[in-house]
Amino acid sequence: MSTRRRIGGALAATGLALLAVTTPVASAQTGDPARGLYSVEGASTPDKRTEVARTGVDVAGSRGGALTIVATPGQAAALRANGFGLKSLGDFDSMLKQRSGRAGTAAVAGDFPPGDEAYHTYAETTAELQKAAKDHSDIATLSSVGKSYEGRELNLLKISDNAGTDENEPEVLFTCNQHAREHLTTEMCLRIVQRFTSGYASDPAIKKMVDEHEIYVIPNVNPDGSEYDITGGEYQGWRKTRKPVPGSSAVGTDPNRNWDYKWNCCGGSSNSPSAEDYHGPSAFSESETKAVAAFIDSRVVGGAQQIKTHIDFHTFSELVLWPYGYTKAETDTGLNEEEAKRFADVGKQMAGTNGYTPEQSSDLYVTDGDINDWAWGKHKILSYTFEMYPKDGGIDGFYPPASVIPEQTARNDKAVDILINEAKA
Ligand code: 0X9
Ligand code: CA
Ligand code: CA
Ligand code: ZN
Repeated sequence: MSTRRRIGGALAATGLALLAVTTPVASAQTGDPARGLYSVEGASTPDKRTEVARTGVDVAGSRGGALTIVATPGQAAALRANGFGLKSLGDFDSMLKQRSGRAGTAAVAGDFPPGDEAYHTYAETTAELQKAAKDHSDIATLSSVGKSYEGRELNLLKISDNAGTDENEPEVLFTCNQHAREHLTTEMCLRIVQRFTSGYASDPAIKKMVDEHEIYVIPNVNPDGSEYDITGGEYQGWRKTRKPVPGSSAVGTDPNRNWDYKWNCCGGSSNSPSAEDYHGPSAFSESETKAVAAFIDSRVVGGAQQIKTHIDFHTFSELVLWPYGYTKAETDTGLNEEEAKRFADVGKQMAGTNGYTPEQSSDLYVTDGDINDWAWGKHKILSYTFEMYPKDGGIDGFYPPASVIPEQTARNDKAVDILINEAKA
């Protein structure tokens, strides 16, 4: 029934996920009832949306007052009993299957479904980064911040003049693909890599940004998840990491609820290991969040955090979001009025270039343990979440056709430039 259960295919296709053979990955979804896709009416306030998220359903997208969710029949019944109007949009797993390609066309093992091959697999992304570092060795160096649970390198590309030297220049960070199925974000990070390496010799504005900053790009924060999501050339609708939850049959923690700032503080994540927004058994229980955090910690030089600004790319809903996520208050410990105003000002400025909607992240729904709260709360990094294209949709919102990649990544060029130049402020 569930496409998520084709574990044999997953391993054969990725070839890399050998660790998973010995772990109880298959049992997590066993016995899951058929999941439906619903639009929820009556979720027009942050409180209401947070209430919906708290039931453990998978919130796929949000547009104005309408949420799109993936829910089991039990979850759907519970929401209806609590007064939410639910409109069925269809069966989740059959929609995934349909989205995975033309009937009868076999996918290439390990690749994206037929028609979507232009998306970069983890191996293809790594090859792109290696090529960028090789072709532009003066301004780009490839390293890794650590390994994923299944042992993949968490690639880090640094772009700057004299890239091999830690110079005294404002540093900027871009992270992508915390959430497995948000593949368009990996393409966004690759777009940034391409622009600032290939564009260096010919574009004076690019050259200036590269010369005057140290730009860090991590295209795959959750490579185990994104590889799992294209298992057997069929989309799995997967969001979380791939580490089995200790003492549970469930697999995966939501990396964006796993950061160690107000972790699990405020009802903005789930205690249930099977939930899509499970916060994990402890803060930084996941190798991936822990490794990225250790890298950011390591950029404190002489007592000063060198990374000044950051975007974490997600899909979808076309939003620019800023901290705090754990509270609806605009100011709180470590975030005063002036700082909140700066977040909003720069956020609105960026949104003015890409047409996204700018708002504090808790205006969407409350989350605790997300990357932005940690980056600001601990390091005072001006840290944003971008929710990319499309504006709305169901599960298909995570899987736009590869034909949109050029336009929907280039759409953020100006916002990326603003973020980089803001690092000097
Ligand atoms: O829920 C998330 O982690 C992000 N949305 S997604 O659909 N890509 O999963 C949003 C995180 C931003 N923080 C808050 N909304 N509080
Ligand atoms: Ca430099
Ligand atoms: Ca430096
Ligand atoms: Zn996401």
